[in-house]
Amino acid sequence: MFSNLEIKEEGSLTILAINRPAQLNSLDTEVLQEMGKWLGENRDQGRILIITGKGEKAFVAGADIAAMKDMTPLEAEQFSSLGQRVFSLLYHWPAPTIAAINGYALGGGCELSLFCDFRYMKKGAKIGQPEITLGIIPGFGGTYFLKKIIGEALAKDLIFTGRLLSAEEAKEYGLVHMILEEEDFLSSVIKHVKNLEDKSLLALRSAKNTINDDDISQALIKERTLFAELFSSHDQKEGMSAFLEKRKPNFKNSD
Ligand code: DAK
Repeated sequence: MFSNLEIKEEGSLTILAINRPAQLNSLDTEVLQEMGKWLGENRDQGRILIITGKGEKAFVAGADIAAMKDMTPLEAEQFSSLGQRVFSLLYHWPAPTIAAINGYALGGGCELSLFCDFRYMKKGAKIGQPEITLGIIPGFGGTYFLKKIIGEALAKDLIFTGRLLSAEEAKEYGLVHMILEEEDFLSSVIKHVKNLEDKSLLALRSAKNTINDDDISQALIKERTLFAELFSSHDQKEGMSAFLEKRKPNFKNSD
């Protein structure tokens, strides 16, 4: 159904792999349209989502340079707007999202990972925003998110120089959460992500929704409202009862 995506289910996890290994999984209009369609149609299922790239070499090596090269300003604007819509769907995905960075995560690929809640990086992979070397700047939210995640000084360093970080440097900068060995990388990611499987999806969704809110006064109101709403849920009652009864909770994982 999708020529540029491979989608697999693994228990309660969904694994979405970008499947253009010959172009290092770079993002062109067609890939972005397919991602947008899939994310839009499946968001109500609210499954934990792992994003990765097919092949050994790349997570996503950026926006497709060949496709962008001759774009008119109008086409660039349409491309940017499509990319932002897709990345925004990912940011607001109602369950945790994990970037399994299995190789180069450059430019739009780095940005794709920044829109995920967790970044697990394969030893030997590289990450960065080399757009400056192409005479452009990050266009899918990299300036905003890098600054937010690693701070202004390091964000400027990476964006101004375009230099790529090793997994070890990225971890030291707080850009990725964990480095995993090359062998069985995706299986190791899945193993770690399974820690989330027994949590209340409803509570995870509320936590994410609140953390994602940037405006502190709005965020506090939202936090208070969502916190209160959870008290009419089965999961809150079950979670608290289970704690008091010293047993494992049995969450419903639906609204
Ligand atoms: N786009 C298109 N094709 C790419 C590509 C890319 N980003 N990256 C690699 N490829 C293609 C190569 O052209 C090559 O194709 P063939 O020659 O085989 O046909 C194939 O993938 C293998 O790549 P290499 O031969 O180069 O492989 P190497 O191992 O030698 O090098 C590399 C790997 C990842 C270091 C190198 O490929 C590389 O530097 N790639 C480009 C990385 C990059 O610059 N990425 C950032 C792209 S710019 C905006 C919206 C969006 C954006 C900006 C603004 N607005 C609307 C404001 C986003 C921009 C970007 O992401």
